[in-house]
Amino acid sequence: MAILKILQYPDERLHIVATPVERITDRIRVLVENMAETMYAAPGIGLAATQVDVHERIIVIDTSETHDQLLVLINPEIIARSGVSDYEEGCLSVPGIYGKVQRAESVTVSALNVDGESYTLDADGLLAVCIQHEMDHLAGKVFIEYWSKLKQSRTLAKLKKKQRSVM
Ligand code: K1U
Ligand code: ZN
Repeated sequence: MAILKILQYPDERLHIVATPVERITDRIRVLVENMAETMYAAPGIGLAATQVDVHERIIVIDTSETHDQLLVLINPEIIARSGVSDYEEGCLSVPGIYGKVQRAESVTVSALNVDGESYTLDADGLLAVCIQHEMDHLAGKVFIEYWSKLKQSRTLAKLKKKQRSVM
């Protein structure tokens, strides 16, 4: 297994739209294992393939307190959404920045697991927020891009200052 490099905002590759996985091969299975290891090591509760510069529709998530409930979503699609939630989010590609985004409170998502079996999941709370956040990554969208242009430019300035101080 391996820890993968996570792209950091404003890397343009975070805006690439991911394409569907056509066949679940050994390459995909190894990628899923490495994404899970990268997410747990970060630590985070989710990771989209886009964030590790692979532009295919793959997400890993584990919102459990015990870190032993890995969810793998290949070619995920949201098939139903309801309610509104305003949750404080973070992102491994935008370290140190947290803020609210308005999203659906509950979602139903269909996806393939790593064995290529199709399943449907009803999610609410943090899991629903995380699924929507990761699916945005697959669509090339980063959570801060929901904010006003002013708040985005202040965030970018803060990130650049932080990046300069570690160089
Ligand atoms: O997509 C990502 O970068 C992962 C992101 C997922 C997420 C968090 C919160 C709301 C929506 C989506 C993270 O995992 S940020 C880190 C984080 O939330 C966390 C880290 C350690 C322990 C618990 C949470
Ligand atoms: Zn993120």
